[in-house]
Amino acid sequence: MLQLIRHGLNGKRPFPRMWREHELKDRYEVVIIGGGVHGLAAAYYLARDHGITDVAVLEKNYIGSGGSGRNTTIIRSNYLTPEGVLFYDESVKLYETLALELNFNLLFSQRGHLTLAHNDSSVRTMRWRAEVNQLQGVDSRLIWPDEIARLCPQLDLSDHPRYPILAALYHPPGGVIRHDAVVWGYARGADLRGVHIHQKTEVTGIDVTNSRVTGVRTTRGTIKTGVVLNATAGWATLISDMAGVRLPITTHPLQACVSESLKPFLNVIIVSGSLHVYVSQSDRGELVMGASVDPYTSYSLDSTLGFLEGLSGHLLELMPSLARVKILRQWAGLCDMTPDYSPIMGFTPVEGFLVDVGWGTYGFKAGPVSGKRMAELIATDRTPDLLAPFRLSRFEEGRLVGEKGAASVGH
Ligand code: PYC
Repeated sequence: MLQLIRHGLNGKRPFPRMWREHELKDRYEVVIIGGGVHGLAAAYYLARDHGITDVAVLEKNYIGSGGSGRNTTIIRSNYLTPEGVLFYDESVKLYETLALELNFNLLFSQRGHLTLAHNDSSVRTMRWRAEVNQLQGVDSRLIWPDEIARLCPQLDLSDHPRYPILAALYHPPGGVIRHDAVVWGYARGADLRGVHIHQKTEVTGIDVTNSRVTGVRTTRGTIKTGVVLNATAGWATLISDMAGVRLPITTHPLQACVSESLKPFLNVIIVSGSLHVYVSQSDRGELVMGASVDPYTSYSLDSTLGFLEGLSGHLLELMPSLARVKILRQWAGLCDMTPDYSPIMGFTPVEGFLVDVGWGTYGFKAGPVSGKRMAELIATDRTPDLLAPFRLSRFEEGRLVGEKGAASVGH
């Protein structure tokens, strides 16, 4: 600590920069728009797995300033559709070895994830999810109040609440991870392999000639390239519009907050879709909490008192003992919602313009798998099996992947 303060004051850097600054070249083989976990992971795997290092990641703000730094850090694969379960399961597996892979402590804690059911129809949905999960080899099962009480004695399991807890979907591999560290680890890994990360570089246009992408215009100059990946969240439609690709996405704010630090007492993640609340306890002791998406489309990152009031009411139904806990801070992020609540990954009608978008409230947990598989798609020009169900053309083919039933967040 003293060493840090001394070096902070004398301006000398005892540690190498984790990623460097570069002049913007006028040509790159691949340009990735969006310096969040998806864009950085795609750059990292392009370099590591396919030897493609002539890559620029463009970020209009600082890396991780969008959804990657604004989520509630939950990792899980207990989805509803077989396509979703298989996809997120690969992400959980990549997260399990990521700290080793990136040589960076990501504080991944697989402490177990409980989705509560408060009525017969949600018990049915949890049973359905458990069966789909088990068929895909994912550890997930329905449990009843006696086991819920052992895992989380703080919950009010009596029959007094307006929405009594009848059962839960229990997913032991579910966990939380230090989200900033994931971004920094991928950025360092990509930088070490030769990728250029350009912060404060905003995309202002995308050049398309004869339905083929030819370049990207930015606030720092124009880049010629034959491959552009839109890996943005919140701005996915605006960026795709620049290439003339329309996406079936609406953007909603999602708010979250943390409490003051408390002694460790909550060692599972609790989610109630019906009560619109999810909560975990961070390593610093703060309760990390969120509710439903704001019920209007907007690009606003404002925090509201209405959100805090609603969240607190619902949280206290679950854990009345938290009544005197103070809220420390709150923030908002943007969620790009698709009609079926599944993402859109892959090719578009514009040759060379690819998308990794439409993540709704699921984006952060998918960063490693989408980065790895989008890199494979770029390198081989073929859609990996895991990504095929999430192609853009599914909307005109009528082959939706309905994932709303697996949302932790109310919609
Ligand atoms: O899908 O686990 C989830 C989640 C939690 C908060 C936002 N999404």
